[in-house]
Amino acid sequence: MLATPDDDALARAFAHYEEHGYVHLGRLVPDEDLEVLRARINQIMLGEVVYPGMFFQHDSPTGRYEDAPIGQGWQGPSLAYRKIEKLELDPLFRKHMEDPAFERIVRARIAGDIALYRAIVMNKHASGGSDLPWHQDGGTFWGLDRDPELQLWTALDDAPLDGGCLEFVPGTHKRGLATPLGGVIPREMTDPEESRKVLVPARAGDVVLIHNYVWHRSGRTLTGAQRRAFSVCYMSAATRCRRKKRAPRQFVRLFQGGAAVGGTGMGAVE
Ligand SMILES: O=C(O)CCC(=O)C(=O)O
Repeated sequence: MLATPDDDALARAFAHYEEHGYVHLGRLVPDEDLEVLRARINQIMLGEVVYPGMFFQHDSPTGRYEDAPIGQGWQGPSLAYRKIEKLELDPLFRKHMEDPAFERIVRARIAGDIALYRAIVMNKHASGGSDLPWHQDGGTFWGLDRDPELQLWTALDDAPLDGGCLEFVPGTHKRGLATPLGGVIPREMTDPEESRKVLVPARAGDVVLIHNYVWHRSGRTLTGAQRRAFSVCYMSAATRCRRKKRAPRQFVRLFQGGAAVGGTGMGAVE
């Protein structure tokens, strides 16, 4: 069970998120939950727990994002996958993303029924992993009739300054999409903004709320330890998939069990 934010903490957090495009919510996840999720994602990568339809992308041999293999899926037991998607298939990750604390945060921003766009683990393996370039999470690449705005990122391991922490260019969410396609932002746009970037180190169990449009990235880890993070993108259940070539995606509904009540215990807003 996560620590649940009270009304004041939530209001302060959302003021920061609106201004800067992200907010560090502090430590919400207890150690016992982290241990369970860390063990489970390693079991999934190693093929000890298998869900048909789960998406895997192995990391690149070079540490360059551009060199990561595309379309190859699970390539055998390895702790060097960079991205695992569809974690809603796993009951432990599903429980985490539907925790009452998350429900409270999500319902404060999204009216009506809630759906899941994606639930992913981003993994940087102990030998470093790869750089994730400046990007936005939306645009035609996402294929929706409206872009989601709310992602809850949970550090499953420490993500210190030299260990693959999140980096942001504050306020960039207010500019909309850098390109209609979305995704990776062209270097000629990001280079002049490098001096404005803010590094947001996290301890295991910390949660960061991310606006899909804020420019964000993360580097390789230099600590020698694996850095795993679980990122969930929530959206209104009214959102529709616009793709035409295949049947439109149907999105999993979340929080069908009822609205969360208030509580206490949210950490400092950073
Ligand atoms: O975990 C990371 O390194 C990046 C996460 C991210 O880009 C996201 O959650 O949108």
